[in-house]
Amino acid sequence: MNPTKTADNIKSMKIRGAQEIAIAALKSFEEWIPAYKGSNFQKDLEKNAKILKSSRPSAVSLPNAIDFVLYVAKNSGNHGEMAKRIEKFRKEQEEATAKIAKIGAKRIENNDTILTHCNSRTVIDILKEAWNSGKKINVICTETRPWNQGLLTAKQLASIGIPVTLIVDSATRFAVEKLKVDKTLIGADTICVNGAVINKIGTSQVALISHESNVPVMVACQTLKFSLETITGELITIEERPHTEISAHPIKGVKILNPVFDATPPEYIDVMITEHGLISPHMAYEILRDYMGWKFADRKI
Ligand code: RUB
Repeated sequence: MNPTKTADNIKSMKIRGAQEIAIAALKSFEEWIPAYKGSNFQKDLEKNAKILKSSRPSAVSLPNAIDFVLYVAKNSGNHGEMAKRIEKFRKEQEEATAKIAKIGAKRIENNDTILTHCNSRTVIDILKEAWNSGKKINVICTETRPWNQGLLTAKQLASIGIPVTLIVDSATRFAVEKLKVDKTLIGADTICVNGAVINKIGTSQVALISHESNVPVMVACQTLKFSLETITGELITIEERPHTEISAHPIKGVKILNPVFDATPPEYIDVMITEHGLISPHMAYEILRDYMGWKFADRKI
């Protein structure tokens, strides 16, 4: 699928979830670059990069992946080599999720009740890995208004036999206390240099309630989600989506606001599960320094 069509599918949420959108963007360039027949490759590449980057603003995995494409374009001999390097990078991203599943599953114990929010492929892969290794777990999914991604999570887990309970978002405190949640496991769209986590709206409430109840909060996140730009003070844009996602009809005299991500402070987070192992949220800078070398080299920070 070409970059423009991919951007449309990301914008309309046909392709969603931070890691999936980054992988879809990489794949689109993998196909588009070797097939390019135009006369101004650099201009068209940058145009596509811009369109894709703006398709969803809160998941830094997307611009990070696209910046890798631009970096490779600058540092490769020909289109075939570019496509190969992008494919290798994309496969590494897929392997990162598999590694996180293996590492994260070790943190899940037999008979654990796990609370999750939204629909994270990375979280689901950890839960599947734990389940397939014979651990009996129960999962509680928040509905995740307004888009109801929690229903997707519930269906995906139920389809492999994991016992799942679906709750409305506002029942989180009730569930943590009454259903005796052992651990909270969430995904991430962006990790800031101070360890703050940008994830689906409501994540910060889920994390606060868990933290207050001494329930460890674990964040499953690939290195691609760490934001280098936050080192130099950039803020992450919180995406706002159409009010029709909340109410199909306008309500006279009422303004409807639909921010779809929020920031969870690092103080609520016990551990981050990355493909390089478990880290404290306060180690975000080290992850950026040690694993985003190509970005540092290009930006000269
Ligand atoms: C999805 C969301 C997910 C993260 C992590 O939001 O917030 O928790 O993207 O997902 P949306 P993954 O539905 O608006 O894209 O682990 O799959 O990258």
